[in-house]
Amino acid sequence: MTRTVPAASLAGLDETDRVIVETAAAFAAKHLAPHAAEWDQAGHFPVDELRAAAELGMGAIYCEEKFGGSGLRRIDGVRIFEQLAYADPTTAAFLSIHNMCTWMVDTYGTDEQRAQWISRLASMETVASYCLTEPGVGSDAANLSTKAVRDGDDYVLTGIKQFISGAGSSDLYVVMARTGGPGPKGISTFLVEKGTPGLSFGAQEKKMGWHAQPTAQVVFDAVRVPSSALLGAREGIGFGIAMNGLNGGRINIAACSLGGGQSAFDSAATYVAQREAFGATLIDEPTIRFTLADMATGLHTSRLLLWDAAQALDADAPDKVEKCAMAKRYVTDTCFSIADQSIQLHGGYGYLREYGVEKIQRDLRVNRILEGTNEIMRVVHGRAIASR
Ligand code: FAD
Ligand code: 2MC
Repeated sequence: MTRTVPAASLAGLDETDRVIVETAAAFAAKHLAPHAAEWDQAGHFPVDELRAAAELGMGAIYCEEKFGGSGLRRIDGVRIFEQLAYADPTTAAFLSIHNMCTWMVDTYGTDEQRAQWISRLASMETVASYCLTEPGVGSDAANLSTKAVRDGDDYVLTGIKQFISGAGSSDLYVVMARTGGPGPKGISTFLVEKGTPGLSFGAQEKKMGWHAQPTAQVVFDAVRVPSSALLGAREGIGFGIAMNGLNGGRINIAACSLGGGQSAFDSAATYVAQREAFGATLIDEPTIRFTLADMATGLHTSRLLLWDAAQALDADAPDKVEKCAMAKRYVTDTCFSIADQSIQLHGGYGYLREYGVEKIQRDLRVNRILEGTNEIMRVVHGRAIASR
């Protein structure tokens, strides 16, 4: 099975860029699309397909080639995640979290840490999860309380991480924990392997969407790790590592919403062109055309904003943080509405699983909450405006 990528997703791309997008689209059409509904219903986490994606370089997309990354750009990343999410927003989103973790290790790790982990993360022999949120702190992340106490050559971690994507299944946990005083400067980042004594997982959460990936607590009960597990071999830089990881994570999650939104739009446009009512097809009704025009405008503005934010990140531009926040907020809200409009255009059939659009809406809902809620995105953007 293949899929023709819409012209808007290829606008202005040179041959190399097109090949990247079309490779991701072809992979998604063959490996994800035929199974996404079944995985959603069975709660199956498709690790084998993630590893197949990694064989094409999608496990470490924007990491340096030196230790096994693909050496691509953020702009390539968002284009890839859009194509994967067209087939399955949930699986694409997990891959985006894995890529965020991999980039954090590649960017902040010592050469020893990079040599130890990057090629395994790139192949997804090692699958990674990101552990920032706790039961008591989500948005106010700098206030986290999981502790890492130095004990000789080791650190001992104690605390609970909440809502962790991949928990229980992933092999490596990138954990933000407190090594110093209160606030962001007291936070460090650790790499904790599954199987370390004292590390355990809560029950799987029962969720509205994202059924094809696990979400659970990660529990640290005096988990002892060697000091070599401290990412970057320096205490106190963990909050910056976490936040810089999230800048890219936020645009990737937004790209997952864009892919889902594009799929919902295509489905609605096809449906109204066939469905007959009042002696004509629905697409002949002007208000329905208006709705489609607004949906298409939302997709186009989303893509432009997202590509612009990705380019700001690639260029390490001074306004990259606010651009990523702005894009995350706008794209995830807009594409969620597009999924809802698609359900509406399908009438009662939109509400049935068989048509696939209700799944898109369920899967896109959480993108407005995680990787920084859309209110926090406005906090970040608003602070940048106020500080000018
Ligand atoms: P709170 O921070 O308690 O916020 C509650 C409400 O108050 C929100 O609407 C929020 O926007 C609003 N609010 C808070 N502060 C302000 C403010 N200053 N101004 C205006 N409004 C405000 N976390 C991880 O670390 N790793 C993961 O892999 C991960 N995966 C997740 C997967 C799923 C399915 C879910 C649901 C969550 C996941 N999360 C993960 C956690 C997610 O990042 C948090 O849920 C999110 O950051 C919000 O935190 P909270 O739930 O504690 O909400
Ligand atoms: N990029 C780079 N640096 C950042 C940053 C960003 N996006 N956001 C904050 N920082 C820096 C900031 O510049 C400051 O550095 P310095 O001390 O050198 O000046 C430091 O971090 C502290 O920042 P603030 O003073 O702004 O800290 P505050 O506590 O007031 O606010 C806030 C921080 C709210 C922006 C941050 O806690 C946040 O983004 N919260 C949302 C948490 C979140 O996104 N969680 C997602 C969990 S992961 C997930 O959901 C998954 C599915 C994987």
